[in-house]
Amino acid sequence: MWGSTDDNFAVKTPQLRTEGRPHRKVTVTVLIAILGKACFQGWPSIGPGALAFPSQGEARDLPRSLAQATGKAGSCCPEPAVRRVPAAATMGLELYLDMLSQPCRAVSIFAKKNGIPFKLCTTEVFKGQHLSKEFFQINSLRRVPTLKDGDFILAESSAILIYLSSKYQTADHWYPSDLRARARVHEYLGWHADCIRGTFGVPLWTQVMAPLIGVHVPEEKVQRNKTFMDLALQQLEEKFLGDQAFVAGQQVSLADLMALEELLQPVAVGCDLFEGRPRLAAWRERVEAFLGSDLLQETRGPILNILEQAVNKKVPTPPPEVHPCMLLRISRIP
Ligand SMILES: N[C@@H](CCC(=O)N[C@@H](CS)C(=O)NCC(=O)O)C(=O)O
Repeated sequence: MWGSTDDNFAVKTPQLRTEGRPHRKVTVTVLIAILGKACFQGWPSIGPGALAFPSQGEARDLPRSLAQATGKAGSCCPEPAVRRVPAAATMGLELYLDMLSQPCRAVSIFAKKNGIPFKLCTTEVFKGQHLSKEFFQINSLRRVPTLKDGDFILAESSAILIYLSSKYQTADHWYPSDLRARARVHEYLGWHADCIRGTFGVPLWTQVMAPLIGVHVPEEKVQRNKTFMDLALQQLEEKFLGDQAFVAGQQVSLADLMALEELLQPVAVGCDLFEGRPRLAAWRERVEAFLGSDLLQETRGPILNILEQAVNKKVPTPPPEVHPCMLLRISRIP
């Protein structure tokens, strides 16, 4: 259920004959070390012909470019040709995600857009999978998204996005190296955590999730939340977007990804925030054009179908152990 990490990362080993040839033995040992390192860093597939020292810049870009070339996510290191590498050393990046969740979609889109190889460990909150003992061992906060990179575990979508952009050295615009440009991204992310996150998920809760456990959110709260959304949208347009192309500057950044997936949540339940807001609608178009429709469709499938599923009574009823978390979330709607 957790997309269990299997031993497939360990690879088959052709026999290498080096007896009686010490210089060869040294050469082979060096080659093995290089391959082991490359594998550990996430090169998806390395054949004998690839054995050349990469320059520093090339080495940095290899995990990304090879993953882009093979189009693979979810497999860390399938078939290096030379030696058996201990499974633990080749454990790749794992992302625990639920695609109904806005921050999870932002993380998934970012990783895929940048060709970062990862293993998807689907963790469905409304099935209570985040409450299991197995997941508690991974993230005692019991929340998604969660990243596991070897023995390093990280929660919080913005921290995960920054970690990924730094580790895989993605294009600078995502998380700019320029101090002020980077500070703009953080400025947005801080405001987002206070004013966007928590507010824009409410329509989904009131229309779909709360009714699943027999709770009705009073209309007064629904209207109040709508006022909060309107105010936040106005600030997003005027303070952040202003006359820029993107929310933290002239180039697309992590801030846009976080903002857009959050704003999509009400849209999925028929509350089109972009209607009557041409500046915001044009921004959405720019970001979506940059990300590409295939990637977005693939990631947003579950959320965009949620209303239809709810109407057809196809959304699974959450098990009782999830109800307390759901009630807590509903009680936080001001
Ligand atoms: N600030 C966190 C929010 C994470 C979060 O709220 N995740 C939700 C899904 S959208 C979750 O795991 N909820 C389970 C729970 O709280 O019981 C982030 O940006 O990663």
